[in-house]
Amino acid sequence: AIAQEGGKLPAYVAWKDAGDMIVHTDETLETMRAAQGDALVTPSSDLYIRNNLPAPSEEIVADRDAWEVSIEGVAEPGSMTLGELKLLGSETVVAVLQCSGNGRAFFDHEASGSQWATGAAGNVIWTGVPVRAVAEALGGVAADMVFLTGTGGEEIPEGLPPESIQVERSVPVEAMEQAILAWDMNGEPVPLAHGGPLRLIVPGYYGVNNVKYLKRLAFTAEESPAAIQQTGYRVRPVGVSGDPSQPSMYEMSVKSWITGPLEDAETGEVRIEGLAMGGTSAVTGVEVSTDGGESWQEAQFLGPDMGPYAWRPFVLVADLDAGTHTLASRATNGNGDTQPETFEPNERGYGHNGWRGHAVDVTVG
Ligand code: MSS
Repeated sequence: AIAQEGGKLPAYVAWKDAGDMIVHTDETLETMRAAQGDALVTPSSDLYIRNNLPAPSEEIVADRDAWEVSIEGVAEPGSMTLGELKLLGSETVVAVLQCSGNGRAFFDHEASGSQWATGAAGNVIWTGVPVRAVAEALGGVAADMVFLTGTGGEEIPEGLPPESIQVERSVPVEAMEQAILAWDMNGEPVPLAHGGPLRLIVPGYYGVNNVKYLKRLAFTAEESPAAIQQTGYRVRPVGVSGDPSQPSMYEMSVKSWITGPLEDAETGEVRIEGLAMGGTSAVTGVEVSTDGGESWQEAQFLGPDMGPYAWRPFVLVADLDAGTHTLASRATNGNGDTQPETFEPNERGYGHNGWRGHAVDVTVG
């Protein structure tokens, strides 16, 4: 089903555009596929929400510059306030934020979790201090640190071992080259729901690694002991449980999808639009098929190239006869990776980028 009803927005995100959102639960809201359209940047009011734990209270954004983050695994570990971090300089990066489970609805094995179609993804402008600059200011990364670990600022209820529910993720330390600690999102202070006052952004990496309300940034020798790192977000065969030997949801892969038309169109020249992303390497091209993948035509990118981690809207005008047409798109990135036709099922339904699963049947006439 492509068209889905908008539901009632939970109070903490009452400022979202209800008409553009699918409310799966209070902690999981998806952007409607049609609303994604050919947007260069996803308006904050349309950006999806995925919380593993309920967000902290608004109090933490009352005095943003006073927010403290502890920095560990550097020569001179210590605590810095957001106000102090701002003095270390800033960079702006446009990066796709995408949940690991985006596309889960297109698997046939009924993977558990929110049935995201295409809308657990958005293209966002982030501004903040490069992680490199923070490490340099504190004397550099300590020896033998191979992970960059971020800890979320949610309160852990007393009595629970923190590692059982804490949102804490470790990514390979090389990702610090492009990572930033962001305080602005789309030109405004990061809304609490999206991780304000301060969020770790790891461009090119799946959403889960972009830790919200960041309270600790650590260069570590080991991966976080948190369940969300050790057993969660691991790609494994259907029926198998998660363990640390399996691949973690790190780098995103090349992907695209059509955002219109999704159901009907009139005979003649039809404007087919969609979005394409490269993952960790820029998207270089996208082809569109109007016959279920028998033939392909190169689509045109719209608007400026906003860097390797951004998505690019695309368009193809095709002459379509009356009847049902299966519209599909297939993108390629700078590494030469092209979206596969099908995507091997995995237990939790992560990382689907198969073009056939994302195809839409449109009735023309
Ligand atoms: N962070 C924190 N702190 N918490 C939580 O819960 N989640 C994850 C990220 N981070 C979290 C965090 C996820 S998982 C995701 S996607 C993201 O985030 C989302 O975002 P937004 O803003 O949209 O809501 Mo999947 O891979």
